[in-house]
Amino acid sequence: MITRRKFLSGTAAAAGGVSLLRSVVSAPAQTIAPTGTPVPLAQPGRDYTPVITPNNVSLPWKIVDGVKVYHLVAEEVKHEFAPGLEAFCWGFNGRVHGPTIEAVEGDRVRIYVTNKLPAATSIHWHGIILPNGMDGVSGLTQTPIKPGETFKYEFTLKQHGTHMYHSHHDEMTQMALGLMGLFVIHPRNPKYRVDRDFAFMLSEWRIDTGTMRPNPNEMTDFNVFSMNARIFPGMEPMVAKLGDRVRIRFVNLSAMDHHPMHLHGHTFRVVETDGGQIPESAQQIETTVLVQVGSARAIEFIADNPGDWPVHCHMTHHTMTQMGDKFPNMIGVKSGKLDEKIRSSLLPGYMTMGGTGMADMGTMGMPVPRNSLPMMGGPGPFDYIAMGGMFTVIKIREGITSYEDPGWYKHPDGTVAGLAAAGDLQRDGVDVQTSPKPPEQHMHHGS
Ligand SMILES: [Cu+2]
Repeated sequence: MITRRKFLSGTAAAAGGVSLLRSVVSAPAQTIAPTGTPVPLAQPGRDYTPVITPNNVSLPWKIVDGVKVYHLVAEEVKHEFAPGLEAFCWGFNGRVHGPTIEAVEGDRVRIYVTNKLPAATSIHWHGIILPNGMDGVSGLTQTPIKPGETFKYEFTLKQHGTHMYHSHHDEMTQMALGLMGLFVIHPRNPKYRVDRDFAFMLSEWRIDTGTMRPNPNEMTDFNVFSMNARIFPGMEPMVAKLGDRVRIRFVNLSAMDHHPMHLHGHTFRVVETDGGQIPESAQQIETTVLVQVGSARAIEFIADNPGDWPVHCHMTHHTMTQMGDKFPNMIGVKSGKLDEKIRSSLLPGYMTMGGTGMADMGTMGMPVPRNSLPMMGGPGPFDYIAMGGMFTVIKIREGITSYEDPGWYKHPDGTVAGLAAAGDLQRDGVDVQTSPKPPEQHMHHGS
C-alpha cells in the first residue's frame, strides 16, 4: 500500500514502472472551485456519460485532498495501427496516442508528466484556459522536461469541451511520432445527457513500407491516416441502440491536413468547437464536418436509422494506406499477355494490378513488403470493403441489451441493393443495351 503522503513526497522517484493511479476513486469527495469553495465531485455514469475512445481508454485518476491526480508517462511504444502494420512511436502510458484525460468543469487537476523518452519534452494543454506558466510551451513558459524528470502541472478547469494535450517541444518530431492525446471536460451542469459519447484523435504519419519508424521529416506526403492511431480494418466499431442520442468528438492533430469527416445515413448538428458549445440557433445541420488542423468539432445526432454506417474522412486518399501513392495510373490498361511473359521470364507470380482500379489489390492477396498493408480494405459481410485509413463504422441496432459488437447488420428482406430482376426491367421499360441520353441542351447566344 502506498499512503497518500508517500505518494505526494515520492512521486517522481516511485513512478518508475509502477502505475500509482490504478483505479477511479468512487468515494464521495470534493474538489476546489476557482473561488476556493469546495464543489462536490461529479461521478462518472451518475453525473455524466463517460467518453468512449475507440481502441483506447481514459487515463485513471485518484483524488488527493479534493484534487484529481493524473500521471502521464511519455515513452516509446511499439504500436499496431492494424494487424500487419506496426511501428515504434512515442506515446504515453504504453499507448499511442496517450489515454484520454477526462474531467469535469470546476475540477482542480494535478497532472504529473514523467519523461522516459530519449529527448526532452513538454506538454501543452491545448484549448484549455489556465495560468500562463501551466501552458507547457518549452522555452517560453517552462524549462523542457529532461529525460528522467517528472514535472507537475496543476490548474482548475474553468470550461467544458473537447480539448487535447500534445508535446510542445520539438513538435514537428514529437507529434509526428504520436505524442498527443484527448482531453475531454464534461460540463458541471449539462442541459441534457447523451447516451453515447465517442472521441477520436485524427492524425497522419509517414511510415515507409517495410520500415518500423514514422518519419518526422515528411512535410507533405503522408501515407497513414489514423483515427485514434488505428486504421481500418483495425478499428473497433462504435455501437449505438436505435434512438440513442450520440455525440462524436473529432480532434485533428495531423501535421498538414484537414479532415472532412462524413457520417452516412443521418444528418447531424455541429454542437461544439474547441472554443466551446455552439448556441443552438447557430448550429449547422450537416453530413460532413471539416476538422481543421489543431481544432476540435463535436457532432450530435439521434441514431434513428438502423444499420452499419461508415464514419470516415472524405478526402479519398485519406481512406487509403501506404501503397496508394506508389502506384502508376493503370486505369484502362489491359495487361493481356504481358503478365504471362513476365511470369515466365522474370517474376513467377507477377500480376499487373490496377487496370480497373485499386479495389482488387487487397483481395488478390498481392504480396506486400514486410510490415506494410495492402493499400486498403478488410473483410465485410458482402465482399471485401475497399476502404482503409480514416474509416470506421457505427453499428446502430434495435433491441440490443449491450454495447458489445453485434456483428454485421441483418437487413430486412427487400432492403438490400442487388441484381435487377428481368421482370423489373421489363415492367419499367429498362433496355440495358442502350444508355438513355438526356435531351440536348439548346445553347442560346445573345437575345
Ligand atoms: Cu482526411
